[in-house]
Amino acid sequence: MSSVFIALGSNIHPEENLAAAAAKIRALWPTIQFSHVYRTAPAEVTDQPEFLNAVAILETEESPQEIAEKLQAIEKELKKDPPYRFGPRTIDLDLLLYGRQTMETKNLIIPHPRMHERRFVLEPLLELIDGDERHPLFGTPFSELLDAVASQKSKRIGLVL
Ligand code: PH2
Ligand code: MG
Ligand code: MG
Repeated sequence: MSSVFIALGSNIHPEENLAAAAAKIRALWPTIQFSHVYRTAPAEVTDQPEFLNAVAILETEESPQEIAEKLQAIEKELKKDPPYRFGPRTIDLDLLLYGRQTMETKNLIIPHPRMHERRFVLEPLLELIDGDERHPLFGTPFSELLDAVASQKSKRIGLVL
């Protein structure tokens, strides 16, 4: 069994889309656990609405590819269609971590290549793991990575997934 972490994000009708995605994910993996939800400043392209973000953990024997395909199917059902790279989207489901493994194929890079620089990933992730746990590629504790991005805006909200 591997502990797998998934990031959820949305900035188009984000309450509805995050809840819909969480329901579909829970139907596939009933024991999955979700972090709190955070309202976060848009990264990369800053001239777009704020996002809602969360992270989830599941235990599975499924391969990274199988999991990624299921996440892509849910993105399709929820009509993910960003007009440009990093642009507004109904839903984004990213495979962040697969145990402590690292891998890089044409379609899938684990750990997610930008997770270490994003408060909207690290803050909810740290609700679900030990702060001493280290990034599998860099060896840096996730708690230190979060400290380094504390200036990014993020606020926990009441929505429960
Ligand atoms: N996703 C992006 C680009 N920028 N910013 C925030 N705050 N949250 C996101 O999920 C996000 C983003 C493209 O994947
Ligand atoms: Mg993403
Ligand atoms: Mg994505």
